[in-house]
Order: sequence, then structure tokens, then C-alpha cells
Amino acid sequence: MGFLTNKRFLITGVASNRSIAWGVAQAMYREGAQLAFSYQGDKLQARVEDLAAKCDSNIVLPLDVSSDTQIDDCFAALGERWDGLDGIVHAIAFARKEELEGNYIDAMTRKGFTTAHEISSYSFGALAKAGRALMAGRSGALVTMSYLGAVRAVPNYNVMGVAKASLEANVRYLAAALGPEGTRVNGISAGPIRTLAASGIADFRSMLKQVEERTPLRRNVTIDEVGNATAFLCSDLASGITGDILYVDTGYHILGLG
Ligand code: NAD
Ligand code: 0WE
Repeated sequence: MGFLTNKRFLITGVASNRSIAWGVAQAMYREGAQLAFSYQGDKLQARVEDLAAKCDSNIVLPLDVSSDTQIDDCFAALGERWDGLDGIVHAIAFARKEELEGNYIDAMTRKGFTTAHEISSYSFGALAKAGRALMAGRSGALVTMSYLGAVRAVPNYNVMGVAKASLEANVRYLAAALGPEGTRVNGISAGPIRTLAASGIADFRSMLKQVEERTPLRRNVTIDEVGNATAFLCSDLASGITGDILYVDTGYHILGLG
């Protein structure tokens, strides 16, 4: 019997079969979880429906986190299908492409900063708030996806790094706020992975190569490895862990001189 049997989760952030959220969904499905999926924008609906079907799920809901209405409607629809929810996986980030290249100060704008923080950090708290009633009293778990750029100055990551720092602080404040209700909140800091969000990032290939050459395990991490760690954090096996960031990056973050 899988370690997520009889548990129900909402998976956000599936955009393709390369998405980290898809690695998460497959691991959680394998461990016996029942899954619902959200997708951003009509263009992704059919693709996410197809992927959901592979996990025996027909709960596929629109959710653009820039809209309060869509957030409310998503959880209302979920409440019609399920009488409770055991967790939410948040795998959503966005910054304007122009902000993710070149010198941080040259690239930064008020609008770009606001958008990055709203979509990549505020949205985690917004989902926690909207899902709170459905999760109450069920030892629920929230997990989000971060990156090393939250705590180190990574070239070109720029305002996304500042937004991920905010996201990681959000993990701690949400954990403190929801702990008394039995809900745990954690983040995973994943190493670089070629996904849609990584496509078009200048020099992503050379970044993957650099990590591969230096990191303790001498290879890049996979969506399945991030999926397994997320499934663990969502499960009762992690019942004593909250407010933390777990690095799933083949060890890269421990290095000084690589
Ligand atoms: P992806 O492109 O597959 O997923 C990003 C998702 O964000 C997409 O599904 C997209 O629809 C969603 N999204 C963006 N704006 C949204 C909005 N307004 N409303 C709802 N959804 C929205 O890429 P990914 O790499 O799987 O990214 C998932 C998460 O993992 C992100 O938080 C990313 O920062 C994080 N992460 C990625 C890497 C990497 O190297 N790929 C490493 C560490 C962390
Ligand atoms: O979090 C991310 C990427 C998130 C992301 C990606 C895009 C590309 C397309 C957010 N917004 C956008 N906006 C777009 O228009 N990662 C951890 C992957 C990533 O992105 C980088 C990295 C790494 C690693 C950008 C620069 C440097 C390193």
C-alpha cells in the first residue's frame, strides 16, 4: 500500500510532461494519492486533461493565480467534488523574460518586481488561504518549489531570486500560522531542470553542464527525484517537518569551491 493512500491533493503547475509538477503527480499517484489538477489558461486545458487521465483523475480546473475569482472558483469546484483536501502542491513561478537576463539593477522595474512577487510568492499564501477550510483538521501539507537563487546571487536569475526569497519566508510564516491547525508547510529547492520555464533562459545548457561537472553526485536532478521528495513531504512520513526547505539538487548547494 502506498504511503499516500486515501489522501487527496491539488497539483498546480503542470504545463507539460517535463514540468516538475508532472514528476510530483506521478510519484504521488504511484503512492496511492487521489489527484486534482489545475491549469493556467485555455491553451493548456487539453494537455493537462490528458496527463491527469494517466493518473486516473478527471478533476481538472482552471486556475490563473493572478485572478482572485479563479482562486475562489477553483476551491469551490474542488469542494463540490471532495469533502476535504489533504494538501496542495504549488509549482508556479513567473517573471517577465526581460527581467531574467543581464545585470540585476539594469533589468529591474517596479512592474517586473511586482509581477514576479505576486505570481511566484503571494500566490502560495493565497492558495493556502483559499484551501484552508477544506484542509482543516486533516493533517494537511503544502509544498512549494524554490531554487538556490533565493539565498545566493545567481547570474540572470535576478528578480526571481528575490521573489523566491519571499516565497521561502512565506513557507515559514505559513507554517507558523497553520501549524496549530495541523497543516504543515514546506518548500523544495530543486536544482536546475530543463522544463518550459527553463526554455529560452540564456545559457541554461551551460548551467546544466557546470552543475553536472561540479555537484557531489556529478549529474543533474530529475523531475522524478523532486517528485519523490515532494510526495514524502506531503505524507505522514514527514509528520514532524514543517517550515523547512529541503534541497533536492544532487548536493550542489553544499559546495564552496566546486
Ligand atoms: P513549468 O513551465 O513546467 O511550470 C511552471 C508553471 O507555472 C506552468 O505550469 C505555468 O502554467 C505556471 N504558471 C505561471 N504563471 C501562472 C499563473 N499566473 N497562474 C497559474 N499558473 C501559472 O516549469 P517548472 O520548471 O516545472 O516550474 C515549476 C516550479 O519549479 C516553479 O516555481 C519554478 O520556479 C520551480 N523551479 C524550477 C527549476 C528548474 O530549473 N526548472 C528549479 C527550481 C525550482
Ligand atoms: O524558477 C525558475 C524559472 C522560472 C521562470 C522562468 C521563466 C521563463 C519564461 C519564471 N518566469 C519566466 N518567464 C518567462 O517569460 N528556475 C529555477 C529555472 C531557472 O531560470 C533561470 C535560472 C534557472 C535555474 C533564469 C536565470 C538563471 C538561472
